[in-house]
Amino acid sequence: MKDTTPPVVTISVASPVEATGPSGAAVTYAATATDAVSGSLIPTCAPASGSTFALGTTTITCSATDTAGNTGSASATVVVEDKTAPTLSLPANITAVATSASGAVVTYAVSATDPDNDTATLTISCSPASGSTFPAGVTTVTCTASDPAGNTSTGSFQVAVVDFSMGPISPVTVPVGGTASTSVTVNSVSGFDSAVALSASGAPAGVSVTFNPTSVTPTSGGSASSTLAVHLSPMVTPTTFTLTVTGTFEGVSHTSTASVTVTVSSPAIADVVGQLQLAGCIDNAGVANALTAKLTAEQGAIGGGNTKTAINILSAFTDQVRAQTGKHITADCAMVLMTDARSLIDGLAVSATPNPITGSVRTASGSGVAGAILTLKDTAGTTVATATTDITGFYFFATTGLLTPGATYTVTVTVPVGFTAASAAGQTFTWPGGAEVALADFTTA
Ligand SMILES: [Ca+2]
Ligand SMILES: [Ca+2]
Repeated sequence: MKDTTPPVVTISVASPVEATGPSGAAVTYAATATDAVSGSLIPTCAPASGSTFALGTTTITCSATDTAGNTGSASATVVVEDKTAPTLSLPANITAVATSASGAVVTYAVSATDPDNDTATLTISCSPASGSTFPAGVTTVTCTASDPAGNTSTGSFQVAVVDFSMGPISPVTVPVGGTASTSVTVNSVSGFDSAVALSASGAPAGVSVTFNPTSVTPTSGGSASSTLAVHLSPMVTPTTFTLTVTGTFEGVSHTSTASVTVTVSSPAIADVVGQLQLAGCIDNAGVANALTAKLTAEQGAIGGGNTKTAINILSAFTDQVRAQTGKHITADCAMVLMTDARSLIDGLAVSATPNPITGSVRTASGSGVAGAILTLKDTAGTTVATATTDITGFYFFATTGLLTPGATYTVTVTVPVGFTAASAAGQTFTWPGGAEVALADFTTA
C-alpha cells in the first residue's frame, strides 16, 4: 500500500514579542513533524529559530518530507513589537537674567534614547522651544519624545528668568580734601539672589570711588546695600559731577547715578593745607601755619557774624598764597588753594567785594620779617587798627568796614628788636572802599 499522506508539521511560537534592540528581537520557536509511516521527522524552517526577527511581522515557514516523498508544511507569524517609550534627558532647572523688559532668550539641550530605536528615528519637541524669549518669572518647559511606533514619554523642567535693579542713590556732599559716603542698593526682581559686582565711572581726576563690599547679594525678593565712598585728593577744588554706578551679573548690567558736590569750608581748606604740606608742595611749616591761622581767624569771624571780615581774611589768605607761589608753594598747589578760597568767598556773599589792606615787611634781600607791628591811622593821627606780620612778613587789615571811603589813611611799621627802622616810615593812601589795597613792601635791614 502506497504512502500518500504528508507529514504533519507543527510550529509552536509566542507572538507578539517585545523588541530588544533596533534590529528587532531574537525569536526562538519549536517546530515538529510527524508522519504516520515515517514517524517523527525533523522539519526544515526559515528563518531559523534563534535568529533576529525585524520589527513588524515575520512569517516562519517549516516543511518536512517523509520517506515516500510527501512534503508537509506549516507557517506561523511572529510580530516583533516596539512597546518601549524613549527615555528623555532633560536639563536641570535653568536660571537666567533678564536682558530686556520682555525677559531673556534661553537656550537648552534635550536628548532622548530608546532601547529599540536608533536615536535619529526619535522625535523630540519642547514648548516653549529652546531659543525662545522667556518672560520674567518661572516658566515650565514640557518636552515629549516619540519613537516611530508612537510610544511617547513626557518630562518637564523650569526656566526662571530673574533680574535685579539699582535703587536711587542719595546725593553726596564731600568737603575739599575729604571723604564722604552714601549707600548703593541692589534689589532682587523675580527671585534674583546672586552676587552683583559694583563699579563706578564718571569720577574726575583726583577723585577715587570705593565700594564696601565690592559686590552684594540680595535675598530673593529682598535687597542688599554697599557703602559708596568718594575720596578726594587735596588737588580737587569745589565742583559737581555725576557718578554712574553699575551693577553687573553675568554680563547683565543696570545703573544708577549719584550726584556729588565738592564743598569748601575753612576747616576743609586747612585740611587741604595740611595734606599739601605732607605732599611737599608746601615746603615750609611756618608758611603752612600762617595759612591755617588765617583760616582759623576766618572761622572766628564767621562765628561772630562778621562776613565782611571773613571775606577780607580769605582775600588776605589768597594774597599770601599768591606771594608764596613758586617760593614755598608750588604753582599748581597755590592754584588749588586760591581756587578753594575764592569758592569760599563766593559762598559767603556773592555780591561782596573783598577789600582788605595787605602788604609785607621784608629785609633788603627779600626775606620776610615776622613780628613787625603795622599801625593804621586816620588823618587826625588816631589809630584805627593794628596788624602783625606773620613768618613770611605778610600782614593784613581785615576789618576795613570802619574806614571811610575817600578819606586818607597812613600805615606805619614798628620793626622787631634787631632790625633797623623801616623804609618808608609810613605809606599814605586814599581808601577806595570797594577795592583791595595792596601796599608796597616796607624794607628794613
Ligand atoms: Ca506520510
Ligand atoms: Ca521604542
